[in-house]
Amino acid sequence: MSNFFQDPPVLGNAWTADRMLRETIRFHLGDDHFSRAESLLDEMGRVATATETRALMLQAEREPPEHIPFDTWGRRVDEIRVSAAYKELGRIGIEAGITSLPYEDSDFGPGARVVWAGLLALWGPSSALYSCPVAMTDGAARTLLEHGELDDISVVGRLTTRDFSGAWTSGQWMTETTGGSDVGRTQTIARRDDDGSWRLYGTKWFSSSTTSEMALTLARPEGAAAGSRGLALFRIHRDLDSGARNSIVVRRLKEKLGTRALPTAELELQGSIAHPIGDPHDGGGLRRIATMLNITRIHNSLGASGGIGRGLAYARAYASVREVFGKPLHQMPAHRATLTNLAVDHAAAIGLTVRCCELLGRVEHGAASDDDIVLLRGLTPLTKLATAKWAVAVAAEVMESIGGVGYCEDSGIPAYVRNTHVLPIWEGTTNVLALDFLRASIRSAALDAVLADITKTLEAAEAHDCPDFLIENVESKVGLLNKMVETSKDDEEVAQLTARPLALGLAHTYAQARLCLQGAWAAQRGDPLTLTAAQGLATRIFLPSISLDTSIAMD
Ligand code: MFK
Repeated sequence: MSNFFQDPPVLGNAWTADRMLRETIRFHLGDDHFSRAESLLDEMGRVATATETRALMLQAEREPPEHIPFDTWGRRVDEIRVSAAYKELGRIGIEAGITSLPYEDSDFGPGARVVWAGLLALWGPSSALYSCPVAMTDGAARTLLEHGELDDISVVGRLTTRDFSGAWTSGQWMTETTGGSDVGRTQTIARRDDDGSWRLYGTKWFSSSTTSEMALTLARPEGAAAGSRGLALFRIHRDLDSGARNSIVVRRLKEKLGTRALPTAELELQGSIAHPIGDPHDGGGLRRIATMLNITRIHNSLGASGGIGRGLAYARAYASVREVFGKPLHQMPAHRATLTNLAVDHAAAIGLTVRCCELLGRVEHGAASDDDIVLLRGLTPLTKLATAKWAVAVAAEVMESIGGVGYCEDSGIPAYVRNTHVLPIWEGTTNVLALDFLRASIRSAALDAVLADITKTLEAAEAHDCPDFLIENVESKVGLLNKMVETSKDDEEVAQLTARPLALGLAHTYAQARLCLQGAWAAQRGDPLTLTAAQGLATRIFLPSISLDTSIAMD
């Protein structure tokens, strides 16, 4: 009879264990700011994988939100109760600055978004999807600052405080039964009362973080045009100034594949009081909420990149303690190749996402050039769509690499796999984002900006002595992408048919160029890690002629 018991995999401090994240943050921040940020990130890394945090995550998964439609005496209350563990995970993030850091007057200046990216990549995978309200809260704060008036801006302090007891979160109620993608079909009507206040009437079909104190939402003022050009943006509060509840009925909570600790509901707005943001009659509602969408899409990318990092850490931890066929699992060549591919995905995802955050920080601090602004407009959908797809593939591979135990609920891996599947859906599907990139390329030359930045990045990599074969590999991919663009240039249907491979190819190639630069920079300082990842990416797509170097499988 066997009495063998497998030693469990042990996750160390998520920051110190993730060399690629550390190197990427260091590269984008510079040594001085990096040394100042390290203690924050180290502390978050410790908390993210602490035993108590893991217990909270498992508890939050076990205790899904509950909808209480009526009170004891039959009054409609529509209370939604969430797990105390879910709230505690939110407290950890908010007190660490997850919603505030980019809005504070910190020494990091535009680099605050890079430090914040590191924090979120560490906290997000431990948050039981509290990262969802955090994303929308950040998006709402930025939207109110950009498009709001004094009344709107007055709530931003609540959205960006570290004081959890007074902090608000925001929802984003955009999706209706007519579509999550085709938002122009929004049916909710905005009607103006005689006293000048606005009331909304309609059904919001997929509204997450329904316990949030406020939300941004779209509605069509009575008499406005059909389609997206007739929409207005509104701020809507759960409670009115009088303390009474706004007239928002919760029809039911959604029973989702994953994200189970996070409340997502169908809501009926039955004359709910709302405040327009900007002129409700100028048809600019969708353009205004796009500010929020672009921020939440970057959060989605951080959720994907952080999730890839955590999955990789788990697979590595298991490979360290598991023995097979007389060897530690991490010494088996086939498994080393698998871990290497995961490590390469991780490097690409983190590199792309932190680059977006760096650009976002510059835009928010008024330190961006016109080229940076267009580049960020193009990179945001590319990064979101690519990292989400990579994250889903990685999650499946991580589960497989752990075998049968990874398929069992109490390992926590099934929840990780389920939660990852929301990433390509939430905030725009792969195709919607590929088409968004296409439109941004026509309207604001986003494609040209991405291609120009690849060229600039390769020149900088060359100046840091990046090996020629890596530069040439990126250039050959750019050549193929250019051919694809050329073929579809005058044909809208072909452009749409090829939008997804073009977007995925561009994201891959841009990430590879960035890894060439970061890798060459690090190699000159004696660290070959990132350059090895760049080489790993070079073996993917189009030209699989360079052999795989597995030295980064476990590091
Ligand atoms: C985390 C857990 C979550 C729980 C589960 C969630 C499950 C899923 C729930 C969901 O339903 S998520 C779905 C969220 N929905 C979206 O992300 C919307 C997806 N659709 C799009 O993004 C479409 O591309 C869009 C609705 C914007 C297309 O509509 P239109 O009518 O073709 O708009 P158009 O003409 O492209 O843009 C209108 C204006 O907005 C233009 O500005 P102008 O008025 O000045 O010309 C655009 O330039 C501007 N715009 C659009 N997208 C923009 C943008 N501006 C900047 N950035 C963008 N991304």
